[in-house]
Amino acid sequence: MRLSAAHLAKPVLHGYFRSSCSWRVRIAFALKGVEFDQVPVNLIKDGGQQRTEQYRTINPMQQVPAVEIDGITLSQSLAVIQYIDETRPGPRLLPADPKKRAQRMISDLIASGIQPLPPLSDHPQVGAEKVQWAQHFIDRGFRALEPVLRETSGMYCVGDEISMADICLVPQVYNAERFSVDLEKYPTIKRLNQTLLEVEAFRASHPSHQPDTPEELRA
Ligand SMILES: N[C@@H](CCC(=O)N[C@@H](CS)C(=O)NCC(=O)O)C(=O)O
Repeated sequence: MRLSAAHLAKPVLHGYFRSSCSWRVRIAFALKGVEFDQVPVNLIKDGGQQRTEQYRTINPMQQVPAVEIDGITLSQSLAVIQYIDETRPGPRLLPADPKKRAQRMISDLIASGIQPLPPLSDHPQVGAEKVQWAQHFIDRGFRALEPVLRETSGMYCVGDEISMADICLVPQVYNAERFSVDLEKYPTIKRLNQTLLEVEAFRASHPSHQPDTPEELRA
């Protein structure tokens, strides 16, 4: 295959240090050893830089992440991760075995069942109840996830290989901690999160040391 300039360029991630969906993509790049550039989109500043007309041309949903890669622009973190997995060498992020691969269910539970709701709580219309709102939906999801992970996990979410489920879990636990969800109720989730935070790809991509991480939140 002849590679065009677009294929040779580094991918560009439009993201925000604290966005869980952006962190998912950073983990996937790190696991695959892919270098990428980051363009920060501050979700708070200026009323939300994702809401500009210019950013709309990159992601019509006006959310992060969006990734320019191989001459195409993708949004939706799980689609991005799948594309990275299918086009880059390195460890598989979606297992080959169909039953393990079907545990993509865990990623969907997090990305579609839990994650969409707490970010809504950032909208001004939601007002003072936003912490309770976020805690409610994270707790509801974690109550479902805990018994699932008890069945599927080994060292990681699905057996002993890191997969897309792990990529979704860790940023979701980070969000849960931000909203003071009591993780003691979820010992499997807590154990997996602690194990994964020791893995270099998860550490390197952590929100506490991204180019756009504010000084006071740096670690
Ligand atoms: N399903 C999308 C969700 C993207 C999403 O909710 N992004 C959040 C940050 S994690 C966002 O941009 N929020 C700002 C907004 O909606 O205005 C994905 O997986 O990429």
